[in-house]
Amino acid sequence: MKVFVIDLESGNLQSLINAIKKCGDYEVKLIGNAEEFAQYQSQIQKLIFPGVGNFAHFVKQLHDRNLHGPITKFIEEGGSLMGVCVGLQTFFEDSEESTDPKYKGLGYINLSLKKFNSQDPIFIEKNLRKSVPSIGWNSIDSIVVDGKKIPEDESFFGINTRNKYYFVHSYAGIIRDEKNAKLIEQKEKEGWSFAFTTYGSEKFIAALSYKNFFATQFHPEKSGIAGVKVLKSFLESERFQKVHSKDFQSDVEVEKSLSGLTRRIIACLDVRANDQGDLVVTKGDQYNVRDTSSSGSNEVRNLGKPVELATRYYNQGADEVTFLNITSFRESPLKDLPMLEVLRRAAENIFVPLTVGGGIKDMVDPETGRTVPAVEVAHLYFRSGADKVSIGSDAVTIAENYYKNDKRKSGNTSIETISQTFGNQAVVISVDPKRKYVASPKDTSMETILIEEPSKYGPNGEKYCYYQVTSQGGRKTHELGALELCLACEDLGAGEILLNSIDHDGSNKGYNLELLQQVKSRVSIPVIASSGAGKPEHFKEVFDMECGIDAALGAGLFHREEYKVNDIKRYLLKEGSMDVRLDDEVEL
Ligand code: 1PR
Repeated sequence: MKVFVIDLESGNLQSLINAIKKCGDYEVKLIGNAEEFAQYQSQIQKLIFPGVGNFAHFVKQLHDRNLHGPITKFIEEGGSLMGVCVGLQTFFEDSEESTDPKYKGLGYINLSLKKFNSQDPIFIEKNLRKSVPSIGWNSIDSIVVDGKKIPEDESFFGINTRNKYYFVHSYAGIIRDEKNAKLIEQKEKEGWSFAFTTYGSEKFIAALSYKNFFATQFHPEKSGIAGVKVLKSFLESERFQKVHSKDFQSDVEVEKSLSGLTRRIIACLDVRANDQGDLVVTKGDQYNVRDTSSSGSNEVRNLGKPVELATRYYNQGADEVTFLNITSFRESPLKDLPMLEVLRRAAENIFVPLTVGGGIKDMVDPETGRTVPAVEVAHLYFRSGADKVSIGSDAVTIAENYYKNDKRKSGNTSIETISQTFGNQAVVISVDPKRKYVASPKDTSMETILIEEPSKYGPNGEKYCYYQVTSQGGRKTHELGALELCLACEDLGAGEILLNSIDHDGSNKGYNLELLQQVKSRVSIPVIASSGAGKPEHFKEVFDMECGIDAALGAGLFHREEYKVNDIKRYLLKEGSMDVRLDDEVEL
């Protein structure tokens, strides 16, 4: 059977295509404009309408390609359509994200999409801020069909209240007041079905369905096998199913995080070509990836093949996989086809988010001499299966210019252009800082940290420090603090921070809590803790921090096969009563 997918070039369609293929023997056809729609119209039995990123950009694309009319007509004639993420959002009236009245939604639900409130009262009470965008795995609180909640052991289009699904968005159909609640009740009476969930204290629509159309705010193609099941149920028109997966968390009391998201564990692969020219996963100590031990060969450590390792970690329960091309500053990633190939192959069997970093910036194509904007470079990666790009060295240059220009935005940096086109959730900033001691806060214009324990003072008894950022894999040091870099990038539109620490990298001594605390308590975007994880206790320690770290990344401990990803999750669940995603028993 053929499955038709609307292609508005808004992000990673490759993963959706792969997930559809995982469901069965399907052929996928992309529809990019009204002419193609007309050409295939008579054949369309199942139409998928996916979207990521900015609402206005998405709706504009819909209008520019004259697809607005044919899609509405298809729905009205009873066609079977599934919306995903911004695809769901277009069913609403409009969005706070777009102030331009030209770019409105299809208007089936008379509700405006609102931005999540980072000043959520339950966070403010604890002196915290809720991360926006919401990035991570959430469960479904309730599913209402025909005006009634369906039982826990039943699923609706494959969605149930036991599994977790991957959400990534800043805006949602939030039910903020009585008026919104009444409107939804009215819709339920008219025959609409809804799945609801909450982010912090904000209840929102996680999925909806009416007659022949169905849509999810979460990404089924990125929600592991639980998500692929949702796609399969749509493709097979199976509205109800019994849930067979064993709820093996049921005997453990779980404390949900304030946001409601699970503790997210990311496996990271530092990738580079070794001396023989093969692309390998490597791992350094404080960023030195050559084996310089007394018995060492001085060669780049080779820990395995990128796709194999990524697939292994996905099967072990990784909630996300990150690939960092650690030497791409030396060459153009336009020539870096093996990395694109790594992503393409990884995305075939990995149904959780993939991030790629290394060399994302404006660059000159060595073959044509043309300047290729960073947004095009990012697009190449998205089309190969990446969900987010991570920007390291270029972020440092951008932040330096931002401060030089009195925090004015130029509008044309990689951070701004990629986030405007693909949404800020698609832009991760990778920070590579090193501790720098100072005797007094007056000795620097950066914000300093007072070191509490005398045993941790600097070599000359310095009681203060800040974290100085580096670029080019730690080779170049800049007069800029990690906090200052993160604040600048957040203001410019970055959606997440991957906070490494060169002092802790590869040390197995635990995360750099001091640095994480400093940054996380000052930004509103999610922060991923990275560098130093050596055992499950370190993950618990970082998630126990009051500032509310959003995700924790590990590399060496997984590569050395000391722990599997799910070992960490089971530890967090058992020893910390922390909510984690453990769906290795879900079957398609
Ligand atoms: O600057 O945009 O080209 O991006 C280059 C990217 O490559 C940056 O994200 C930078 O962090 C990364 N990178 C560059 N050189 C190295 C290196 O190791 N020589 N890797 C490197 C950084 C840090 C983490 C690591 C954690 C966890 N790797 O990703 O995986 O520290 O390790 P652990 O759990 O074993 O302690 P650009």
